[in-house]
Amino acid sequence: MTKVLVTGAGGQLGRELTAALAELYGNDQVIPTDINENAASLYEGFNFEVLDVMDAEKMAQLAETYEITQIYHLAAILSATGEQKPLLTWDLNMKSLLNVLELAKNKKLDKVYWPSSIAVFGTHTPMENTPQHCVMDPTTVYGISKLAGERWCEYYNKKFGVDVRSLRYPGLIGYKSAAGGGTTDYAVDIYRSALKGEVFECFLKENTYLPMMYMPDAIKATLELMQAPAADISIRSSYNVAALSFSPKEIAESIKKYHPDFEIRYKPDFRQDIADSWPDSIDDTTARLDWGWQPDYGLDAMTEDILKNLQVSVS
Ligand code: AKB
Repeated sequence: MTKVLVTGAGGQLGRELTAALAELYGNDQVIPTDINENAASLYEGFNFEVLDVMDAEKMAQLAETYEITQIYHLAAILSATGEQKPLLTWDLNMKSLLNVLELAKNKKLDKVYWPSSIAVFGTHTPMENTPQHCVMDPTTVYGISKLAGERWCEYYNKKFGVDVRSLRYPGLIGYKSAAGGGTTDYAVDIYRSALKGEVFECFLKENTYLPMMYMPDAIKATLELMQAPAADISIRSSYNVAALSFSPKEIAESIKKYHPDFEIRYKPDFRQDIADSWPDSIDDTTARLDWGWQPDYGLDAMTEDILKNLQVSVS
């Protein structure tokens, strides 16, 4: 029987992925964990546990207690926050992944999911339709940790048979919780400003294109990858997956179709350099061929769905 432990369950992706996993397997079969004990309030009816992912002993003990068969290891420090705390970011992102991979090897877990990111790419990477295999020279600590993590995932798969699977997520856009610490997060915050009637101050320039994905597509991609037969998974580092590519100007235009008075101003900061080092768009042919990846949402469909469903308190 599948029994899943999720790390970082209080985060933007963690909340939505945990809900999807609970839908699939049942609340009793999913153990949400987070370092922040306040995340417990999100998980009434679950066996929520406080877990610092650097604590290998506690992680192993939880795996034993709950007879865990799969781990979704989502806890990480993202790109923008990572540049403020480089050594902590490296320690946390790498040690926690190695804790999970060692546990999977020693306890013979069925599967592990670990997200990588478009942050693995860098200044010498082809920027348009970035291929699955190409030059990868990340400029952020977050990107360096994700690239190293990809190598470790492939290593544990090839050397020890750990069934670890991964996606290089683009910027993820959801409305159910606030994002935090990423370079692509302007595309989450912009909808909240629009609904509050505020002028949105964007930390990127108007023509900065980045690969993005609406959260329902990200959840769909993750579950489809995890449910695919192991024989179909040809990439054991991390798959390119694509859905959208747009600039701040284009997302603002999409919002204006529903809120014609919406205004955006541009005040680029240190995150502009990070964004400039990342691809504009991604080639995800291998994911499409291996396990049938296909996104559902375009930019306007996402905007319409978010503006319909996002609740903001206007103060
Ligand atoms: C970030 O901006 O750091 C993340 C990512 C692209 O991995 N959203």
